[in-house]
Amino acid sequence: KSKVFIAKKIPREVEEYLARYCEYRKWDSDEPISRAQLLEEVKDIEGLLITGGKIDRELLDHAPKLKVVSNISVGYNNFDLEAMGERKVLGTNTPSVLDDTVADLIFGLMLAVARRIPELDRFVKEGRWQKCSDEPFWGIDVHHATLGIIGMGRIGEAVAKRAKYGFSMEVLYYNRRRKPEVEESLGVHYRTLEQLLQEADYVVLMTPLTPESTGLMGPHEFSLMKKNAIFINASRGETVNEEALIAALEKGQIWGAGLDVFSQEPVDPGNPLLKMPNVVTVPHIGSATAKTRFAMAMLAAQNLVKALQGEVPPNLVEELRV
Ligand code: 8YV
Repeated sequence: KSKVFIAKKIPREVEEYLARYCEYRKWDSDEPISRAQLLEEVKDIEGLLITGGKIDRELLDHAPKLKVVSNISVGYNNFDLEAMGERKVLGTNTPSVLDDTVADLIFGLMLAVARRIPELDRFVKEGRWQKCSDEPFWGIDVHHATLGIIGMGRIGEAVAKRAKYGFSMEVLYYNRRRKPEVEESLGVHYRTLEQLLQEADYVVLMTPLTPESTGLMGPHEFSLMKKNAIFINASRGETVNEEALIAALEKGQIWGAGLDVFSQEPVDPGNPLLKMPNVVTVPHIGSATAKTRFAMAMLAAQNLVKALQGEVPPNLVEELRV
């Protein structure tokens, strides 16, 4: 049996599945594993199951037998793809199973910011009911507004469906590659990034983190947005120039923001975004429902097992396909 290290807590059933095929050790704490500990654990393993730890040259140097790294996440910006490619280490992710769950959270954030749900929730609980239905606390409609999706992947499509069918929204998108098939099936419209930012009432950023998408939203981009627009980020913190987002909110260049991700995670308690009533935050939990996290862990385990059996794992990331 191949030796595997499980670097994150996973459901018992998933462990039982893995036990049938591999010999494994696991990280059993709720605290994330330290880098030093991880480097120690990978010395003799062929398979690694992980969420988000950097898989770079240093780690690969510590893991001469490593054949596959299976990420329990759809994003794989933690992979140094060049280094993994050179050393013929496979990398897999968990697409599809989380699309609807993340899209639900994105709508939750849109609604929460637009209808000021957390702010007004606090008012009710503090006994300030009387004041909070007056004009200064009115929100913005989601239904029939224009949504701009940056990054029309599977999650982007799930967001577009909710917007079209559930909220009668007009949906615009910007993507590296134009997608006529999605335009046809969902009735969404392609725009350049600048056009999208100028037209959208809601801007949802849902692009993978790559060198091209790093800092995609900067001062210029925020300056193009409407004053009444709401910005949502559920991708990675690094896709946004956070200083520029803070400045745009402080200057009233945009109306509010809903954030699942930050430039630094856990977010620094002193981050000005945390003091703004028009910013709704959650701690990187886009995919965090019991059902979806289970499905992600199981899919990651299946990818790992397939790779260790010498087969092409179903979710080998495209950059590492030969
Ligand atoms: C991960 C995510 O589980 O799938 C992704 O890309 O961001 C999440 O679903 C996350 O990395 C866990 O912290």
